[in-house]
Amino acid sequence: MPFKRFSRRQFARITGWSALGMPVLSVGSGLADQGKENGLPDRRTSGFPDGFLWGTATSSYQIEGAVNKDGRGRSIWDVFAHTGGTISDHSNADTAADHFHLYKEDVQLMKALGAKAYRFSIAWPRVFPEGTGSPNPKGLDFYNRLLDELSANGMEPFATLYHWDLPQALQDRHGGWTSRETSKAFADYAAHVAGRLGDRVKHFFTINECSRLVHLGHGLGADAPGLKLSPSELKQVRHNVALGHGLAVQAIRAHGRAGIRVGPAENAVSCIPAIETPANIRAAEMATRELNAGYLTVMLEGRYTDAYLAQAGKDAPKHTAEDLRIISSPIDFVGLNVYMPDHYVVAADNERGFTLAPFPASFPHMNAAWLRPGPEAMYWVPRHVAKLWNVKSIYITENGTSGSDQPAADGTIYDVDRIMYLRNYLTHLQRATSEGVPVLGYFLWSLMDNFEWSDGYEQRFGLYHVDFGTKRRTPKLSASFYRETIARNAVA
Ligand code: PNW
Repeated sequence: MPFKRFSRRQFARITGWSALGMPVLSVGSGLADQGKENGLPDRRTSGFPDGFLWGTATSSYQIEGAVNKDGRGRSIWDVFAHTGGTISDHSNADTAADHFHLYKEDVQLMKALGAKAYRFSIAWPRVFPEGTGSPNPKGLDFYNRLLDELSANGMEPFATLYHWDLPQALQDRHGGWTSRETSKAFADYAAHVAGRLGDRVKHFFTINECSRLVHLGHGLGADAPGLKLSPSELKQVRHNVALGHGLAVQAIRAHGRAGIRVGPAENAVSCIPAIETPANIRAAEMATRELNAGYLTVMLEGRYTDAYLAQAGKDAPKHTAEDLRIISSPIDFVGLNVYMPDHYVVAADNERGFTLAPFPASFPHMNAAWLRPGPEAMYWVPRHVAKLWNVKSIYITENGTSGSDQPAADGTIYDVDRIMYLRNYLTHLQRATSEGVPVLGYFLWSLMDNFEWSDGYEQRFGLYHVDFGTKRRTPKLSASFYRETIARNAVA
């Protein structure tokens, strides 16, 4: 077994806690008392609401490996990653972090953080290798084992049904999301999973990041299935994906138990008031509604905005009134993946009522060139969503950053860049909850390093470092930061 369970001693060493095995809570409150004595703010009065849910997130293709186990079919990501020139380090996720075999140890990693919830995704091609038809009898075995292990360790499961690993068979037969046959197949798969796992999974996310799978997968061709469609085809894909979400919401309600809760996990286009004036805040709200027209806006309003349809013109997606009713089926919560500001917004006297400020070349970025830190996104995105659509329950379904994560001479990965990023985002999340924005929980991306899509293994997002040769997991300093934050229920 390559995995070595890290000990409390290792945690104590990297946090500098002297007493081995010191209970976490007493460490947390001890520091808070110390803070008071030192004249620092008492974080106990600036913490998160009681019962705030702390968790970590992963997705199936990025960590599981075992792509040929128990009758799993191929996904579009297997095919894409095995196509030359698609992945920057020429890797694939055939074994990834081998979570399929190491899940028990991985549940212990979550537990060591003090996390109480885990967001994972189910691989559709494990369940329906051909996308539709007869389910694979062994298709849910792995998830049954995982759910038992989570339950035995007091971890609440949050399951994502689609985190981009579409069965290749659906791509071959129907052109994947270019056809509404795929939207319907998704609902059948969702019904099957909700029926089988709904006794233990109370929270389902339908689709992870509709916008990224539409744009990167079907517009830019940078993600599977690697298509570069025309504007009209792309808008149809966007509509079919939204339709798939709505059909799945209905299927989960029809086949899951009473009380099952369901919503999307979307990376809303984030619009930040450049300066916090009432006019800019209003402009940022209008921008949020327009720039998410094909995603959250249609899901929550049941219509495409006038500006979206006008701008699309003849390229507008073909749809019926019934489609819009399905897409806007009532949901129980909105999941939001928040990584960065997409736009800083200034109020303007123009038709739209806002200007999107261009990003100056000097704007900083994290290790990944695309990841511009703007921690205030963690305040504004949930606030806009709650305000615009009167949403009462929000989960932050992803937030985190990659880093270079090189071990220091003493072997520790002092990822203080990740800690800086997280501390600032969580401070803005605390601002949101303290003002009554209804965020119920936070899932940090990611529990461990994984296959970062077209960046292969070159971008590491984990709290735990993974040696992809030996599959050994090692906590980074940020794991201690997160553990301390969870223990205090306040930003550490
Ligand atoms: C998410 N952006 O992707 C995905 O849900 C994860 O699977 C992925 O590993 C993680 O974030 C890190 O990339 C995103 O440009 C990619 O704003 C890009 C953006 C947001 C999310």
